[in-house]
Amino acid sequence: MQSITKSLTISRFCQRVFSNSFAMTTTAAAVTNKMMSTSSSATDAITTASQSFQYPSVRRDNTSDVIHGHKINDPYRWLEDADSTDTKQFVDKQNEITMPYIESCVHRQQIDKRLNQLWHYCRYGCPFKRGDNYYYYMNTGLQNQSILYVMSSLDGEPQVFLDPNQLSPDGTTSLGETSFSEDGKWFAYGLSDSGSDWVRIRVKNVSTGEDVAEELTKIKFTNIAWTHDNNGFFYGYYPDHTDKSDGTETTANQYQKLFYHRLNTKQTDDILIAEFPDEPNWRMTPVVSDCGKYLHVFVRESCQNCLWFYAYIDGLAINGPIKLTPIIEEYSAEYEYITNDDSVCYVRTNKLANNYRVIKFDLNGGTQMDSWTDVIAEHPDNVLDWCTVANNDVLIACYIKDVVNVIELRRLSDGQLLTDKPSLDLPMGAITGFSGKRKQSEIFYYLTSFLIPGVIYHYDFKSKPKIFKQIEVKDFNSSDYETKQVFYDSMDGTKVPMFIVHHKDLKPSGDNVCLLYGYGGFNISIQPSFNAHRLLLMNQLNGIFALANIRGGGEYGEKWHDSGKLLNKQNVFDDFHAAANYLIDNHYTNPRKLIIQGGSNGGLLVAAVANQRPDLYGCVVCHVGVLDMLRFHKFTIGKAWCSDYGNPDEEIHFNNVLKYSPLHNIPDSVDTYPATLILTGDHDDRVVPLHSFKFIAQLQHQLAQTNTRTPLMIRVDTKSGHGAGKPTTKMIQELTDIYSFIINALKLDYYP
Ligand code: X98
Repeated sequence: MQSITKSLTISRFCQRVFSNSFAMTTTAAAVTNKMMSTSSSATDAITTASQSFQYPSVRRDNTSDVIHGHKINDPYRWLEDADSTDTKQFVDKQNEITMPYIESCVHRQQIDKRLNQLWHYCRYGCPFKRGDNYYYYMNTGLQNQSILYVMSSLDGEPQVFLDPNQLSPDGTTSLGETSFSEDGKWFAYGLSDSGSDWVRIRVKNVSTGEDVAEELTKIKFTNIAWTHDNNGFFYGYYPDHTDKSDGTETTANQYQKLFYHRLNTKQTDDILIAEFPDEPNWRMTPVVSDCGKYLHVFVRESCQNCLWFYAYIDGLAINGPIKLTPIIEEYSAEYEYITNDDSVCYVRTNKLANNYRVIKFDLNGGTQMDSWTDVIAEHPDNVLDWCTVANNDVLIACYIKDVVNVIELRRLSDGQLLTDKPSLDLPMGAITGFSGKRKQSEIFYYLTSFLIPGVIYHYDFKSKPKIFKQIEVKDFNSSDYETKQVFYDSMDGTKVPMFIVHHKDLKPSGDNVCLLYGYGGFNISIQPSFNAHRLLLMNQLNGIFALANIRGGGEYGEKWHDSGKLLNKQNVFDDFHAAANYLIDNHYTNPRKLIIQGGSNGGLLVAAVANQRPDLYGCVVCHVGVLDMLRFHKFTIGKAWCSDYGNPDEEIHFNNVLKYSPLHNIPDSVDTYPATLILTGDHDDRVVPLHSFKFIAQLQHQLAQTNTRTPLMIRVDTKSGHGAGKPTTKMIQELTDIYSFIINALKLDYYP
């Protein structure tokens, strides 16, 4: 559903038994001993007749480090070199074990066919107006990438504006950041290949459809901000990056610089605007104000909190570095520019506001906190997720209330609710798309939920909001299913929300297969959304889907995040164990039928909880996980995650991550470890695949002898990255493989 978020103008990096009292935490010393005892240069071929699963023989080296006084063995350090012949052979050998196991599922073809049927429905994004045209993304269902269409009016004849499917035969080139010039005459668009975070920017002339000659490269972690003279744009760039930049390298991303590109010139002639040579990890987000007169530069070092600089650029000839004036000089909160009236800025912030608020201040009148005025005060319970302005002075405030969204219309100047406007009442769900600008007198917003594929609303600020488009999925009747939200007790008594979705005819018998999903980090809220593959889970496997909104996320503001990060990270795992306990105690499932799934930080989650409670889970599906918590900060953008994980170079954080690092906490000799499928992609340069390689090698080494009942496998995809921009064909192939693995491993029935 890449297309639906395209027109969301808000900048976010940015999108799921046993007793409650058990929490296994391994001491650092025990971990160190375990890693020492397994160190050997011998190979460990699994050949005994009693073994059901034969894993590749993988070399173990004597590599070790002494960190803060602990000897840490790292026998698979050699797998960190993605380009070595040995690593390539490792990947081939692992896939040669995994794929035949997956392909042996007798229902594989039926699953593939069913997923193709389920996916075959037309998906639209919110229309948005730029210049004189309307644009929208659309995917007929099975197209690898959504196509961008243009039309001259809302009921006009759409024409293809940009079809990413034409850019690569297998759909692995995807659209990333895009931006129209203020006059709508130019379209700058970022392309990413094979799922990598690296982007190359091209510019299209809207009226001719022709691209300009230049293509900008070495671009990552940036947006595109046009100056209002329509001559060019600001963007972030890594000119000092000397390694290859195709997404298979692991080198740290450092020394991003802010540049200005002038149309129809070479990238080598681009103008350096700002750099921080003493701060290798700072990354910049340029924002040109709604009036076009100011450049705002937000700077981040990690994934939490930012600095803020600005410059007055009206009439400025951009031909060299721009002097930036600081507004926020310490990393203590989040700040997001909403709009401005001359020098008065409206800002969404969580400074002294756990749930966020809107403030305003005058750039010329002192930007210190004592000169801020609250426009929307912090809500006691609901989180102000985003805010934007349309129809000149209408502040649109989107809240998260118990994980679903609520929208309010308020007056920009003082934040008062607009009583003369209708309320934008929504069915229970999440707003995942929005379009509208201050100068425009209409907005579109996209609502989705577990049982709502998508509804696009159109509001013109005159009458009432109307349904503009409803996304229909063939043979899907939402009234056949039910969703409930429960609030269960975690181990320390914290109430945690969880959604449970299943077919109405399902009677919880304690023996249903249940897929529990979670993320638990980085202030990211996992809200209800539609995904066609869950219909296969609910119908063909008679299964249940559960989403636990565990701590570490942003569902209840910064406090919720804080209580699941750094030294509190164990709360995230405890919340997840407690979700599993709830599902088991309430007869939805049992440990043998409980599948846990998570990706990225959620991959860390599911691997950590499997290590801590191998008896509680039947199957682990771990996508692109952060699994080596002692070395995550050394690769690509890993250093930025120290805001959630802490920096392992500091003793207190080293000792903390060592307690749960999946690679270092695999239990010894258990015979009940869950069936495990690790998934990664060769072009994942967000969470580099070496995490998954080292983890599966250690898992097989440690557990193959005792854990004979269940498969411990890895699927390494090619031309595949962290997830964004993944072509439909690959998504369906991956899901077919996951369901085939689950059916085989848990010996499930399939109901065609
Ligand atoms: C990141 O690592 C975010 C990385 N990231 C950025 C910025 N822009 C991005 C644009 C696209 C994709 C990723 C981006 O940091 C950025 C740009 C300018 C200024 C500041 C930031 N994230 C974490 C992640 O992916 C969590 C959420 C975002 N993780 C993977 C955490 C652990 C595993």
